[in-house]
Amino acid sequence: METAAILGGGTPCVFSSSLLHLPASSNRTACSLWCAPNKLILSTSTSQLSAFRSQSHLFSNYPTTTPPPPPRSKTSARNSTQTGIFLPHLVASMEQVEETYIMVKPDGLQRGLVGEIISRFEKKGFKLTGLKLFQCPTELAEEHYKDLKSKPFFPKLIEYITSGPVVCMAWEGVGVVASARKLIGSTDPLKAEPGTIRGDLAVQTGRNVVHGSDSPENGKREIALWFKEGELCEWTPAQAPWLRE
Ligand code: IDP
Ligand code: MG
Repeated sequence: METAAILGGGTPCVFSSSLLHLPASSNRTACSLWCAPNKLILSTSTSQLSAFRSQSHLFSNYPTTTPPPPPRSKTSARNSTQTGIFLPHLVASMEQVEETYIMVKPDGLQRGLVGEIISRFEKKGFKLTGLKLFQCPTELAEEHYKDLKSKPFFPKLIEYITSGPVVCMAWEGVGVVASARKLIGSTDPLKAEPGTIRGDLAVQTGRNVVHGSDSPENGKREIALWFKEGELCEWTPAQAPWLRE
């Protein structure tokens, strides 16, 4: 039995897939659960869940006259303070779904490693939600690496990142931030394990071919920094049911 607990506006909402009596044939990605203070709203696509007579029998206190909140754009969902959660599998523990900013640095692009690097994240099973080739201006590079401003290598780092186009990517998935860091390997490619991107494809810290966010918070911050409104794409990979039970 799959079970999830969601805290919304201080009101814990606990539910179980077995309570929902989802038919095996139902497309569970068609369901949205929204928790707001004192409210639990289940929004379903009736075409996918036509076996149900109505939404109200699922939860006796479902406010049938209150429409579910309108779909929100990815950006507004990120910025909103309202607690609203979309659950692709209804019961997946969504707290773990993260976003990370991955960037093929100019040396990676010049050396023809873009496909190889993208492929590592694709093969792992993460979801690409943003991708672009981009010439980074100095101010953006400085903002991105602002925590390293006091380091002696900072000027050379900015020169390196702005020396040619980079490939900007947003990836999404459960535990994607830490997992991407593992796939990328240590900052110093000579210390990076074989099998990692840096371990396999680079030799020097100052030419380590790829960037990956170091925390979920920085993942969100960096994606917001490098991508504009409308450049990210919400989609459901066909392979989703083959990646997570
Ligand atoms: P990370 O990329 O593994 O997160 P950070 O310490 O955040 O490593 O450093 C950011 C980037 O700054 C590195 O990927 C590398 O390109 C560059 N860098 C870090 N340390 C050095 C150094 O000692 N010499 C030159 N470049 C460095
Ligand atoms: Mg870093």
